[in-house]
Amino acid sequence: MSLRLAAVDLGASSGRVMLGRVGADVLELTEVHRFWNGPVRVHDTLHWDVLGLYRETLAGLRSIGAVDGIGIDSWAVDYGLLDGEGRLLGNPVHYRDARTDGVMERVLRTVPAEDLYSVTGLQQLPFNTLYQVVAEPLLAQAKSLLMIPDLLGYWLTGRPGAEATNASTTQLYDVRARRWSEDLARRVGLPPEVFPAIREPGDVIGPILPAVAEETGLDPATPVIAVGSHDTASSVVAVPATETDNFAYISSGTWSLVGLELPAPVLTAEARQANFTNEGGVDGRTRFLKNVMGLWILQECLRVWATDELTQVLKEAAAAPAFGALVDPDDSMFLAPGNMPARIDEFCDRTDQTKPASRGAVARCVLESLALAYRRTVRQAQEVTGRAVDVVHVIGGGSQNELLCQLTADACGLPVLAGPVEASALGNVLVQARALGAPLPDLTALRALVRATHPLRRYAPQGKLADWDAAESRVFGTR
Ligand code: ADP
Ligand code: LRH
Repeated sequence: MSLRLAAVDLGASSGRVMLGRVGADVLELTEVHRFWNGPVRVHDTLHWDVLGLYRETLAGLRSIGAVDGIGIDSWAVDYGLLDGEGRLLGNPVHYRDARTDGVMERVLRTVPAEDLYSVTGLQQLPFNTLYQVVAEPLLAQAKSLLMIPDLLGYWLTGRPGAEATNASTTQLYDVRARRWSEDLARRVGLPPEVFPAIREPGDVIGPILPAVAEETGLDPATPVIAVGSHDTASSVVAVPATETDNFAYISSGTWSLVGLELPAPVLTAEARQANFTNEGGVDGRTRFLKNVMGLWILQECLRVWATDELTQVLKEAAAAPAFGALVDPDDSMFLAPGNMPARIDEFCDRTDQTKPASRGAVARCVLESLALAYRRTVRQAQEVTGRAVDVVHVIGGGSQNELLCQLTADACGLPVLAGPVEASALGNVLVQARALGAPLPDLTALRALVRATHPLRRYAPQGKLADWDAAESRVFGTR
């Protein structure tokens, strides 16, 4: 017997509604509906088109047929504000918007970084929800704050709440006590009442509203189920790690989330100084990781080159000479949307490197720079936690990038196991299936099912590690 489940998976570059079939030895995904997602600039502000995302979600649910449950996951940190009647105030702002410029520095003058880290365990990123909310002009009118998947869940069911894995990305969540930090909220001038009650992955949120049932044709008893609603939490559930506990993962999409799964947060000074995050995982695990800027840079290059021919660009990158220009992808100059090839040139000017002279050379520069950043992060994670890494799992859309997977294996000097591509949607349906009674007791069982049903591609490290050592010291020695 298998369950039919709807995964609504909203990535920063595309949203999808997937039909999952899950049973004791069955795990299948079918894409029902895929739609563009990304920043929408209105005058000076970058927004998300949140009503468009809801409309596309409903469109997907309309064509999916009867399901036993619906789960929603999305990118982290962003939110909508509601008034006392539950109406959306304003339009949610994109985390790449400039409204948080300088806010982190301002907050850190009154709340020391050590205090923030000891409570929340979060890496300092300028767009953490905390800094966004401090810059939020509508806060005074708000009665509640809902993270994006919780907002969509509220629209589907009428039931507000805050799913724990995504709450853990706000920098307003106490990572050890596993609840909102009211003390921290007060210290930065936020009314703690705006935060709804926490719910855990696997909790049933409630049935869809009658109007939603009418609009989608679904049974009004269809439950919406909390999953790891942070997309990265769902994707880490689907890391097919069955060979060793000593694995690192790279959840590779718009961002590359690079790190380890740990039983508990690591809140040491070393972890803070290395700027690792301790995000909440499914089943109480800790996602000890760092945000590496990811394929966003390449996405923006394609936009500037006015092409969607990624495969052709990757061919050109494979043919371009190795170890040309290299950049630090985590430099803040690459965060906002814009002309990435021009910014790469600017980085090269600043660091006395020859600028990449062709599309292929630019793409190669991005991919080698990402591979170097992965290597730094995997090494640092091992140093800070004292754990060894024997294999790197690459999951998400970027796991299809053969050149990047090979470069990652080469730079890290470790085997890479690539796949599954739709890791977030798989994690989403697996957690729903378990909540509905599927005989999949723990993460080990969930991962074994992914491994048994999804082919992986193995990349053995090639070339000389010394070449990567030299590349690393060239870029980081010249800044
Ligand atoms: P997100 O969830 O952040 O929207 P995805 O996991 O969907 O991201 O991954 C998107 C990325 O996957 C794209 O930026 C692209 O670089 C990469 N990708 C998608 N399809 C392919 C492909 N066929 N070959 C190589 N890379 C791909
Ligand atoms: C990836 C992701 C990542 C967050 C970022 C905002 O989609 O959720 O884990 O840091 O978006």
